[in-house]
Amino acid sequence: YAIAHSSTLSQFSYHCQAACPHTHARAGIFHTPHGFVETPRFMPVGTLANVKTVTPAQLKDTGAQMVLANTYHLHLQPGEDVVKRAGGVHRFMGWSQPMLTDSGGFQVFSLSEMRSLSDEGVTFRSPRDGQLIHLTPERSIQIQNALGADVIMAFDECPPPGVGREATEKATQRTYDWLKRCMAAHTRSDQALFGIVQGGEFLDLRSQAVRMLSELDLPGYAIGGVSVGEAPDVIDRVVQATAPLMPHHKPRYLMGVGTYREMARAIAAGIDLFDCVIPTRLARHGAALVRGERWNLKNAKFREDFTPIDETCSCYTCQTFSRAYVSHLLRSQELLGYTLLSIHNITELVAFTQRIRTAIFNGTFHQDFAPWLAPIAPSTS
Ligand code: PRF
Ligand code: ZN
Repeated sequence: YAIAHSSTLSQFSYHCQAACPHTHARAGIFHTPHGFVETPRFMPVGTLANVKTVTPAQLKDTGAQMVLANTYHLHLQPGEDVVKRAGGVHRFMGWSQPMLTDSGGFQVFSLSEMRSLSDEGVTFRSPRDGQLIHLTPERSIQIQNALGADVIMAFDECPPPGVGREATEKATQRTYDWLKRCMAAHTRSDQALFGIVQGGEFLDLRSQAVRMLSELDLPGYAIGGVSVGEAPDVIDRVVQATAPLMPHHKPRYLMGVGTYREMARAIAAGIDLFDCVIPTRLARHGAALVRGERWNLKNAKFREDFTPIDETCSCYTCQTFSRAYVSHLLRSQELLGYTLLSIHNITELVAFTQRIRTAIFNGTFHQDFAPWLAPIAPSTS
């Protein structure tokens, strides 16, 4: 063996395989201890160590390569010690491919009654039993080290939109200070800690955050604080200005984004990974994702429609069942309806990112996805 450079010894690496000559889009491969992820790629969300209504075997067949779980939820139940004793989150849930855990900060802000927020961390009341829980950067990393996902996320502060520059600047600085504490607390070399760029709608705060985080030479970087209720053109402006500045030889992840339009545009800005609850949440509402559209399958017009949801889709649902059958299950609130539609919706969003990946290799992304990339009207608000 040649003497290897330390980054070569790492179990994580990102290689760019093809780049779009007209945009910042790139196709690449991200290696983890549980296998590789071909990017750009959509990751389904498995909040409580399961993607709702879908088994790991079904999930594998959707083309999903990496799945996300949540520190916040798994800490509340069943607790990270149980997951650790089960052999880690992969073994616990029966998924042997790459996994990522989010750090819990964002979920505390959005899901629980917050008690206090300080430089130390956050204190909140457990929605489960009312108990006070203290989460700090150190604690989040400890929990994520116990859960054992391949990628773990820094504990960040995601300010709501419209809080103004001063509050956003403070949250961005705090997120940076917390990242350094996360790095100091992180103990496992078989887990990659990703940093999160905050900065709200302020492009100079975003670029400053990228500069500061890049110096820390982490194995990957995410954009947070986007798609938290702001107008579409604000999302666009932030992602277009921030993603191209992020390190080129590391994976780039846009957190909590998973609509067709936002993904296509973010990929054009150089984003590689996405996650969103959209495919499974829509399925529970009876909505099918079909080639860029949303259809309500409970609509009466599908009652005797014996064609597949999407005749061009290769998923188990479309290969086996008709719109009429899935519509019947959904209208009867049969659990199988949610499973079949979730399988289709996840397959469709993964396939959308896979079609983009193929177009990047072919050099046709800019043309093939032009309708998704067209300029959007700025909001007046
Ligand atoms: N931070 C973390 N997780 C997140 C977000 C964030 O800003 C978002 C925002 N879209 C989704 N999930 N840690
Ligand atoms: Zn399908």
